[in-house]
Amino acid sequence: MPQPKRKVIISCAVTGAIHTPSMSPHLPVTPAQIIQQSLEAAEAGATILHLHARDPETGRPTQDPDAFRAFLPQLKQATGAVLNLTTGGSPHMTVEERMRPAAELKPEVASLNMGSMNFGLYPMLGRFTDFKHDWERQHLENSRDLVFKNTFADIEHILKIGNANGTRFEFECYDTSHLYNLAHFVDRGLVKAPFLVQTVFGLLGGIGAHPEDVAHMKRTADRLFGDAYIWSVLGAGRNQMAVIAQAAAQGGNVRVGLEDSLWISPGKLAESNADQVRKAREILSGLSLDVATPDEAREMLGLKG
Ligand code: KMH
Ligand code: ZN
Repeated sequence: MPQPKRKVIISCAVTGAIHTPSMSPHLPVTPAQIIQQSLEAAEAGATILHLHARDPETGRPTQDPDAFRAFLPQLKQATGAVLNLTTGGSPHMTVEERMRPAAELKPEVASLNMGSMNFGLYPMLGRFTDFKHDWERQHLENSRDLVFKNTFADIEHILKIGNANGTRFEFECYDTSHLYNLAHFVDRGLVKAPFLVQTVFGLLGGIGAHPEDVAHMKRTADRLFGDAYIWSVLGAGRNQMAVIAQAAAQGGNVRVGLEDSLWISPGKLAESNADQVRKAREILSGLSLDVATPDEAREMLGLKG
């Protein structure tokens, strides 16, 4: 009997909090830009939109729930894509600040970062030198001495808020220890199957993006979670497409978007998030894989809809 074809969830992380506006004219910053690029990405096949907000004047990341309210209703109205709000915000923010949009706006999905870590943005200082705003240079320079704080108490607090609101999570795991942290919360009954594990590769401070790193994260997650989890990957910067290709070939789901990489090919900036979604689709199609619709993803992940 022919097996039903596996459907792959494409997440698109539209703007994030790592890259700054001077790095690319295509990075969406204002609510209108975030709406336009999100809708184009969904149209191109993105199943889940992972969303951050920015101050429209300076482009600086903000977790003010009103900044999310400036684009969420329009997105809800215009697309069926699953909307996923960050609780990572920017690693420069406090956890209290970071969790406000998810706590107040009760999305279907929110991200949850599974451990504290160094967050090395400063290597970008070598590549990008011309900044329109002072905060951009400081954002990179300060990352030499930056700990992205996600203690067990922080994680538990966000988990309990999400569980009370019917919000499910994109569990961001930047290293094997984060998978073990997640297993701890599964053991305590605070995380229930099926859950989405977003393994993150190639960020300085986390695991690398070598094929062995990808294989090792998958092996470890398989051993810890069996079939209770849905695996997705993202590769930072130049690793983006190689990492998704490897994972897609091994049963994984994929994340792209200008949060994770500004590029579409070596030395060429992506002109939009949709560009990267289209490229991910080409890779999937080359592997004879179909993309999951938002409703299929809701079913796979047990979302409230
Ligand atoms: N920026 C990423 C590598 C979050 O928003 O919670 C992971 C992320 C964090 O998307
Ligand atoms: Zn994010």
